[in-house]
Amino acid sequence: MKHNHYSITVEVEGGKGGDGLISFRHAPHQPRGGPDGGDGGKGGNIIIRADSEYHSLSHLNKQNIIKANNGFPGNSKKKHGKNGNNTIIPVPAGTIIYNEKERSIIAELRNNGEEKIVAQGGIGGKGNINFATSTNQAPRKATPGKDGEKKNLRFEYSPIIDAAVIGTANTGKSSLIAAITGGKPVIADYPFTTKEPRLWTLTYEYKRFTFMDTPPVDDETVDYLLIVIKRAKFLIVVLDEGKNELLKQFEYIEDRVISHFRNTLRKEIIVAINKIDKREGPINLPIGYPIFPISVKYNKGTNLLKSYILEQLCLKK
Ligand SMILES: Nc1nc2c(ncn2[C@@H]2O[C@H](COP(=O)(O)OP(=O)(O)OP(=O)(O)O)[C@@H](O)[C@H]2O)c(=O)[nH]1
Ligand SMILES: [Mg+2]
Repeated sequence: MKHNHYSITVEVEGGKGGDGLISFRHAPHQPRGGPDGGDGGKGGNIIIRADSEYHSLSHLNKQNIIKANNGFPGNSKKKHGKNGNNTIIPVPAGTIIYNEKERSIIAELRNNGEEKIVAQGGIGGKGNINFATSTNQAPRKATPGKDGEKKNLRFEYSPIIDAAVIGTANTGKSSLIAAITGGKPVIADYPFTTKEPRLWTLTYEYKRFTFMDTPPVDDETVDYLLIVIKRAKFLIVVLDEGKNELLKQFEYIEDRVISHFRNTLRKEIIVAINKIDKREGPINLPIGYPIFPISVKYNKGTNLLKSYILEQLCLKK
């Protein structure tokens, strides 16, 4: 099975409430004491929390069902049972949580530290102290704890970002990310140096901008890339002038990626033709998008591209 680490379905269940207790006071001088069975504790909740340690949902792949702890039964001497512990599911900020059955959005966690209860634990049952009446001083009645909420959730990592840098392998996407943001992604001369999408930020004119570096677009990655870049305002397509047929390179990205966003989730497209140091002569790429011939390696054209994208982004903030 091909795992998708960016869109995952998981069943979650709040803990069951503890049962109420039937019990009677036993004191040496009171052999037939009244009822003293306490209520059950509440079941634990399932809580989703945005956590900066996480960049994908791969940690949820192994679990089909996540359950919170049950509440404890009531105790004698009218004592409440302990509540079940909550279960916290960490996700990267930018995760949207859908109720799979109702096809609705339950929550979206945008910032690290944000939390949302997605399944409540069941309430505890009532102990027999609750059922004493004037006519029934020794009730042999208690109620069971309620089941926790059960939901089928889909988690989708789709952060709101300013721009995603996309392209086929080795075109210089990470190099461009480093040049624009000052970040230090791994850069090397082999395909799939970047294995997972990563966010890099930059502050410009007191505003914070988020750029996503991505693994190369290919048959394996394209489905999840469409999810993770879904909410990018700009796509910066990086082509490699060192390779042949720029138009073919572009058409591949257009067909696999850009065409999916044409109607609903429109994006601004910028095309960077990188590695112009590798080849002389004019560039021929008849497409209707802004084109920037650059060489990240020799710092040619990169500043112009950076100012252009930042100005465009400032207009949209
Ligand atoms: N000649 C030349 N080489 C470059 C240029 N920009 C990047 N490179 C080199 O191209 C190789 C790939 O660069 P990366 O930035 O890792 O490319 P990538 O597109 O992120 O690669 P993947 O993550 O594997 O898809 C590295 O060896 C870079 O040093 C450039 O302008 N000119
Ligand atoms: Mg890379």
